[in-house]
Amino acid sequence: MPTINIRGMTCQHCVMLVEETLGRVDGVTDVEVDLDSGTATFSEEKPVDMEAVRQAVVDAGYRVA
Ligand SMILES: [Cu+2]
Repeated sequence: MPTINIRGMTCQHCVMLVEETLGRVDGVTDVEVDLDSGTATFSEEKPVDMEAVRQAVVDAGYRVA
């Protein structure tokens, strides 16, 4: 299960936004974001373009560490 580190999340709203954003990336499913550790994990229902994941995070206003 891919795990990415995300910088810039400060509250539960950020968590929801990132979950929603990642969930829209092609192939991404079952997104779980943990605010305390600043990580997001997800399952791949087909191969996921990690650059698209990174870009989605950036577009939402956060950074991938
Ligand atoms: Cu927030």
